[in-house]
Amino acid sequence: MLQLYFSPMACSLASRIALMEAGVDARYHQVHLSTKTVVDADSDFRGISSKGAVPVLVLENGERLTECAAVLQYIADLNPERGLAPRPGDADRYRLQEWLSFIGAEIHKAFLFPTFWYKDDGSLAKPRARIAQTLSVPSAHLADREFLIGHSFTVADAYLTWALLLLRTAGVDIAQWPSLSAFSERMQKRPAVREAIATEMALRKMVATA
Ligand SMILES: N[C@@H](CCC(=O)N[C@@H](CS)C(=O)NCC(=O)O)C(=O)O
Repeated sequence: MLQLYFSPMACSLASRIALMEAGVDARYHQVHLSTKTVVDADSDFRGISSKGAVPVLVLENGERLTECAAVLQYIADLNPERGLAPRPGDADRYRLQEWLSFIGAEIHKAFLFPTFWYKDDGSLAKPRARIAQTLSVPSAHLADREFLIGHSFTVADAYLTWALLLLRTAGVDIAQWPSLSAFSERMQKRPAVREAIATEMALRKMVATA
């Protein structure tokens, strides 16, 4: 069985959503990112991945796959009938990669990562100033579309759904982009998305009160 190393409400949430949307079972291992500990094994997470970051997907053959963009596409390809990624060879596969790269580099790493991991010593001013310009891109794109690519849910939508949830937590009011707000609400109506978020929010509360 596949195994996913995750931290509640971290970017690995997108992988959990993808697994659930794909109807693929996995064993989930929670990681404390600040201590780099695997909770169920009480072991050093860096023994699983030297990057020390989630998601890590352990494949059936024991290989470990990291990086949201790679993990999400791998999960999508496990069950192509669900249409979570355009098939390889389809021109839209590059659109998927385009969005995964944009969300990963321009929203996740450029804004969310420093916001949650760095002390605000003034160094966050520039990422904060830039985020509105960045968000105007998916906002304009989604003005007349239900999904980022084509006419159905893909793993890029899962990744953006996570990013929008965290943007709220980071103090960015996404209500100023009505198409992003509407997208976020639409995605959260999907049973798999709702269940994935509920599962991780419950785990997060347990961590907060532990
Ligand atoms: N480039 C990686 C970034 C993964 C990442 O930054 N994960 C965060 C959680 S959202 C993390 O585990 N951070 C812990 C750390 O970097 O020390 C990817 O796309 O998967």
